[in-house]
Amino acid sequence: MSSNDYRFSFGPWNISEGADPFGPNVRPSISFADKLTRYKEMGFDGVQFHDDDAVPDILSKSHSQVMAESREMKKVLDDAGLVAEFSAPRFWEDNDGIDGSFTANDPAVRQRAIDRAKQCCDQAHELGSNMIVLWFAREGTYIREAKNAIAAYDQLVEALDAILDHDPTIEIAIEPKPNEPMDHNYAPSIGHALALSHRTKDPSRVGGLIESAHAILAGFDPSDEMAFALAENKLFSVHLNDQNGLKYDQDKSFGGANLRMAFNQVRILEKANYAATGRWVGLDVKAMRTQKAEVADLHLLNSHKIFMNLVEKVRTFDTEAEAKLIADRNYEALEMLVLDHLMGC
Ligand code: XUL
Ligand code: MN
Repeated sequence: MSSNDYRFSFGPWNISEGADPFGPNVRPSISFADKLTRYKEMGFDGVQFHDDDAVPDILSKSHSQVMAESREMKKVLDDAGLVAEFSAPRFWEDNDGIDGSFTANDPAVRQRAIDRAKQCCDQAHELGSNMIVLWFAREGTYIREAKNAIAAYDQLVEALDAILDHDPTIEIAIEPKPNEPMDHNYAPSIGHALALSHRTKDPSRVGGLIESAHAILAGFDPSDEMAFALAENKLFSVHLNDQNGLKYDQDKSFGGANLRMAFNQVRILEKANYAATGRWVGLDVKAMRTQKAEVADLHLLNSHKIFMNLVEKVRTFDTEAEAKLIADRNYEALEMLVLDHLMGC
């Protein structure tokens, strides 16, 4: 099996300086240009962008300036043999969206968020992509009384419709996450995301991006979340990583906490022939804070390697034995067949 079957991407934020909410950076910053050189070396062809990853200080720049700088970025990508997977408006770092963007109680904030998302579509095209990702970071509440949740769901649909109207081809991938930074988010699961999609004027262009850790935080199995989207032909991307239980969003290396859960994610992608769709296998992984600078990209290399090894495990699984055990409803034996296979026994 060659890695050519799957295309891999990650975001520049996945090579980080190691700051966490309790301590500052522990590694020197790496320039964007230096990060880009690492992509190909590590077997990645796709770059995930936030709008201000591609155009720093985006809020201080005019639309035409943002487009010009995005075109420049596309040239840099072309020279490096890389492709932009998507652009995502980074609302959550903007004070304007302190209480949500599309669901802010202030209508002027909601309008500015819609305008930024529209600009993000224009930017995605300049970067050579036809997709934006919406992680609804602050679209939710710390306390339920702060917003009218029924109105908030309508506001999310209004925003999606405005974006679809603005751009006749763009695809929107909603990235569900149940909490963090908010106590509760309005799109905690792929079920919520796709229900919102079905209320828009073009559901075929509003799909989902499943992040493994987010699904685990919601108490779900990431492979079933993926399956739900795949069954509707709406799995627009994935953010593979791992999560050790119900804690802060850990973004651990794929398979690092639960190898069997990772196996099942690869299994479902293989079952759907995801590689043939041309959609990306995106990673959203974070190096441990303890990692020294010179080995601070092992989390990316390891996640890529684990994914490829699990593809091999899925493709070499004894499906005849599996079928017999399923027919016999002997799931204890089926479980052991899986575990023996994963352990190489
Ligand atoms: C947040 C998260 C984001 C999105 C991109 O938890 O996963 O990095 O993936 O905006
Ligand atoms: Mn993510």
